[in-house]
Amino acid sequence: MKAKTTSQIYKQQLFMKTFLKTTALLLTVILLSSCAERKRDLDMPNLELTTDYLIPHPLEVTATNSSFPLDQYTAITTDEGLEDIGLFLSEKITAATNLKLEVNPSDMKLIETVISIQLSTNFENDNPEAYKLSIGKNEITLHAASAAGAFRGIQTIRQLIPEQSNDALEVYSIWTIPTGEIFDAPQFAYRSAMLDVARHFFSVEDVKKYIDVLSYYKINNFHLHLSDDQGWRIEIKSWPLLTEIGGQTAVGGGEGGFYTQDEYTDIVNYAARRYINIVPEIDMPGHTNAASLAYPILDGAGKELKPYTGIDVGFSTFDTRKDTVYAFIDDVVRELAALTPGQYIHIGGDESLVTKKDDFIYFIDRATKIVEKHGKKMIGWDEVVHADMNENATVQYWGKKENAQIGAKKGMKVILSPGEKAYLDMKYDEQSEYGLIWAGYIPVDVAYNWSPETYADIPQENILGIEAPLWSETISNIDELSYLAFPRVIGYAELGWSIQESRDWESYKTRLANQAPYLRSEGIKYYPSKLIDWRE
Ligand code: TNX
Repeated sequence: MKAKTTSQIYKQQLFMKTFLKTTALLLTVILLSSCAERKRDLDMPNLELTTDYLIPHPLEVTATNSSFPLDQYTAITTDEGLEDIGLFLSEKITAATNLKLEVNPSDMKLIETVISIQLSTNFENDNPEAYKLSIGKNEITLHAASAAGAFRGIQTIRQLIPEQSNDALEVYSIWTIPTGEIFDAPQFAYRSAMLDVARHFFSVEDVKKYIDVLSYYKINNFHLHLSDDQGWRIEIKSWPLLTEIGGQTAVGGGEGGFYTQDEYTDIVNYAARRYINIVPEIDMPGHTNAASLAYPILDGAGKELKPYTGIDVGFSTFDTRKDTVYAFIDDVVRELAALTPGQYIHIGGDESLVTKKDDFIYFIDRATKIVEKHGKKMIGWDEVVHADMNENATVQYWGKKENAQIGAKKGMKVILSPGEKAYLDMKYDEQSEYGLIWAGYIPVDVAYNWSPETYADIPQENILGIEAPLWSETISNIDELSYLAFPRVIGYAELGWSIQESRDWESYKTRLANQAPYLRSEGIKYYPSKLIDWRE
């Protein structure tokens, strides 16, 4: 055998060295991770499942005092048809923790804990949005009555994920979730927020941002106030001047804007992924200056038509006795109905102060029939109850309790938006930067401390739900919107979802304070009300 050259010996030594180093490293990794695993089993904390972080307050909560580790070894599995809800949850968990959880992975070898999202029909409660969350040490099971219920349930999961991972436990991060059971269902079917995009226009991006945060609090409808004296905001292909002329103005002389039908569809789809239904409103026969400016033939007020950039109400009206007006409404509702998968179209009907009473009633009757002809249900502001209404129509109570009561007597469903309690555009207090005061100041406690169940003295079965309108005379961008909407809209979400027995200001105060990290992480500049001891 030939003697080895120096260079050969050197190479051999180098190889051995590298080999040993790699093996040592590998061994350390194996050792550490097996230690880690053992450690994880032994050291998982006993956590108490409380409602401290949950809004809306769930129906039933039972703690079992251990914890579920959410970490890189967790996967999400779903029943067929719920994959997108799994993906949505995974995306939101990534945003909150940086973990990238696989959804329905083909290989479960490395998976140790599972979030399993399933459809289930055997609930004691037949509410379509009901869900049951069973959190064990290795598995979170979400049983839901429908996809919408599953979507509501994953919001509860998101709210239970702690802000901080428990790094002390592990060589990798674990977010510990307390074990237990939650059974939950909403008290009202309709839980909504409205945005006025007519007084000031809001971009598709701003609207999506608002919708996304609302979905975290289990809101399920979003009402877009698409037309008013100051602007027309939705493209109607058969009447193009509505947006070409009517879309170009806004309060204070701002530049205005409008949604193309594609953009509107984009909003509808974005909301649909969050199981939020869009309710479009064309406000008529008053609040119609922008439409009449575009097509003067519609006008019934008889004054010179000018772009309107002020904030007064009640000066405009359609000509309610002209057939062209109804041909126009037929076209608008037909196009809007085709873009709107939900069952409702809102026809406004408020503050038609220059429309004669008979003309108003005649108009609402005909407009309602047009909505029904296009396969939709009519919603109108509370003045519409004076027309020929029946149980297919819904009244939105904003001003007069008697109107809500008349509507209920006619069999109508009622949406509660009483101005002095539920108006997001009212100032919080004297210091408020934005907002109006015609319905009084609405601080965070006043916004929360009332009962939609009894407020209008109408039978429970007539109450469809609650909506918080945000009129935009004094706001024009997402930060100003956030200032007025947050935190109050979170309270309205709870009033719509949670039963009276589980609502309590002291408990709500703590739970609201605990929303601060989430709101900050979403870039929401909420009004930091002094009534709340906001969490750092
Ligand atoms: C009343 S509420 C209105 C709106 C205003 C709002 C301002 C309702 C149906 N009509 O036109 O924007 O007050 O708070």
